[in-house]
Amino acid sequence: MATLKEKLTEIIPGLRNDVKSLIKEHGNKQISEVSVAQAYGGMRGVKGLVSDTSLVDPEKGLIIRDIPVSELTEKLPEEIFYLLSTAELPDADTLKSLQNDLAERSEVPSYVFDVLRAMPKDSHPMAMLDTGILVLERESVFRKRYDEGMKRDEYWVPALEDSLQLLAKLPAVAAGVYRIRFDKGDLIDSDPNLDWGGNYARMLGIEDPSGEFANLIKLYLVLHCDHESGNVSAHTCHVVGSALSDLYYAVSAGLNGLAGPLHGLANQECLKFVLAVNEKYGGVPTTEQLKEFTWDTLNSGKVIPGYGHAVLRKTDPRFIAFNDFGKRVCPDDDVFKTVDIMYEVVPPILIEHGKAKNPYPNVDAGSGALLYHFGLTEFQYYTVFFGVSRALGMCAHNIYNRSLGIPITRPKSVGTKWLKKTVGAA
Ligand code: CMX
Repeated sequence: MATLKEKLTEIIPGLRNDVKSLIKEHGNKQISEVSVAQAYGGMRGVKGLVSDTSLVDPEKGLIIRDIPVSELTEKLPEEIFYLLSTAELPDADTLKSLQNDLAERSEVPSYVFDVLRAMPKDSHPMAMLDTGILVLERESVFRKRYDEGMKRDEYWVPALEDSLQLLAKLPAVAAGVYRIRFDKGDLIDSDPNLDWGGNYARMLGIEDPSGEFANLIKLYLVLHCDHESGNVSAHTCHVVGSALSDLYYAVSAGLNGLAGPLHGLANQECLKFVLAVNEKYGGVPTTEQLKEFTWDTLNSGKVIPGYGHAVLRKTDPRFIAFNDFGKRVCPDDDVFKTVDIMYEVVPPILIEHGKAKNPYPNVDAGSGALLYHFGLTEFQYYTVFFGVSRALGMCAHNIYNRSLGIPITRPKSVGTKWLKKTVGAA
């Protein structure tokens, strides 16, 4: 058995040597070019970032440390955090020690909930989550050690400490957001005998006699954990962390990006879409009705939430994992059935519409229907689950970046006049 810290202590010197000699021997070689369209177009396809925790294959989807996410759906989120951070899955003893460590660090200072309670009643749950994380910043060990004068090759140690502290507390903060924002009564204590995701499910207070709600939350936390480093939330977290702003600042900033409707908020938008369909047609729509609704949405200039992706070009395996879960647990649920029919109806329409490069569903298309089935109907909250999960990847990236001494991010900007001159435009 090796604790996460022991394992990282063992592998970081090799990683540093590897990257150092790669840069020394091949540092001047080109790996990408940038076109004018890419400079204006969100840098899509430009290879200018490194992600060793996970990669997204356009055809196969998320690959975590060389393992396709479809092969990891039975794992616990904390096992995935160990995998993201070290490239290995923990053995049973290592997992237990990580779980104990998280449980010991899980108590949330009461000032966090005082701040959340003081927020306006109509605050968005993501604004509350990100505020809760930011308020916790006073606990940062990284910042304290930096103030005292820490050597650069030690940065990863307090980055790991901050990661464990934040991840340990995040389920209780997120569950607190749910209970405070939606008037669910007192906060619910964590149970030290439960795993990380099981505890989060418990603290939400949703009735769960079958245990399937907890299974859904664990699956949710595994599937959303990371998606290489160029997506808005991971990239924002990376950029903020590169200024040596500590992990709390970086994760809170990254999750502010997740709160956008083109990114993590799409899961909320998706359920809104499905419920609007059900309301308009008095339940599960026919194929013809859904076609009509989809075209009306597109013709009014809106996107179909949960469909399309900047990198993926096939159905997201994370959508398939949720769909399989729904087929097993709630095949007759109207909301789930509507999501399932959308999977048949929407892609051919998006192909005919001719704009989206990927007409297939992404992770956000089906997750909300399952939460809704279990009675978690406040869909404004759904992106918070995404955020808690994505923090796993953000923490792993942060530890990695601080262990390699990755410098501050600062790409060069050019002006339209310069571009015109450079490409010979009139
Ligand atoms: N519905 C309608 N139009 C769509 C579309 C969709 N689902 N997906 C893409 N398009 C349109 C784009 O708006 C764009 O239109 P314009 O040329 O008029 O600007 C065109 O198709 C080309 O876009 P693209 O290159 O295929 O997609 P992008 O890489 O620019 O954007 C994404 C990717 C996800 C923002 C986009 O597909 C989208 O808006 N999808 C709906 C929102 C969504 O589900 N987001 C969640 C993604 C996963 C996540 O991050 O959580």
